Amino acid sequence: MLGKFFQKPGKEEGERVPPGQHLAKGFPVLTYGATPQVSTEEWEFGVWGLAKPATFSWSDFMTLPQHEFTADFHCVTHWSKLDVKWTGIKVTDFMSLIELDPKVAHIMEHCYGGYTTNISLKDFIREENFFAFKVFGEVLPDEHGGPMRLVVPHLYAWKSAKWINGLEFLAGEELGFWERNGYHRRGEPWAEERYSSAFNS
Ligand SMILES: Nc1nc2c(c(=O)[nH]1)N[C@H]1C(S)=C(S)[C@@H](COP(=O)(O)O)O[C@H]1N2
Ligand SMILES: [Mo]
Repeated sequence: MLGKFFQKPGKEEGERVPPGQHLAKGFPVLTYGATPQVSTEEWEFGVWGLAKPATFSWSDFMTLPQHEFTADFHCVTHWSKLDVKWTGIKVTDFMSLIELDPKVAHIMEHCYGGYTTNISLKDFIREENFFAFKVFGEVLPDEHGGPMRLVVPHLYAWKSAKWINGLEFLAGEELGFWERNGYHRRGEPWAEERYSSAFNS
């Protein structure tokens, strides 16, 4: 049964698949709860907390430079997909629009539908992170987080918030939805940071 959905990684690919992961066939969808349907006209993105509060529209995002990205995608439920092709906007380009309080060290990602996930400022502002609005050349489908999602390639994909609509800037770490439910605060796939240590002890 599993063979229908998973492939054993080949040699070179194998080196790119973190421990405990299998290659997925296709591009699975993993969503907790209902799939929000948000048009680009109604889509709005807010920043608040320890930042100058601001709201950005779809067209505000579209004035930022757009790039093609190729990134591996690792879900904590043991599937990985290599070389996902996205179109999007660099987190660092977006962050140049934001006035941050120097005390900021953590962020809560907020989404349409109420999903949240936490990330440190350091993990967030990496050059390879981006907001994606296309995948494999097509407009990002609702189920993959359209119209806009975050992609953080170096962490498990639960940090890559779909239907993202805001960032809350924090001095101290707070836990998001899966993190409050036993998943790791950081979620680095090469270190297999799957579950919080509180659940391991
Ligand atoms: N808003 C929101 N974002 C989310 C999720 C979710 O349930 N809601 N699931 C996360 C998880 S666990 C994974 S593996 C990826 C899956 O992305 P995909 O459905 O595009 O494959 O989205 C992440 N982002
Ligand atoms: Mo996941």
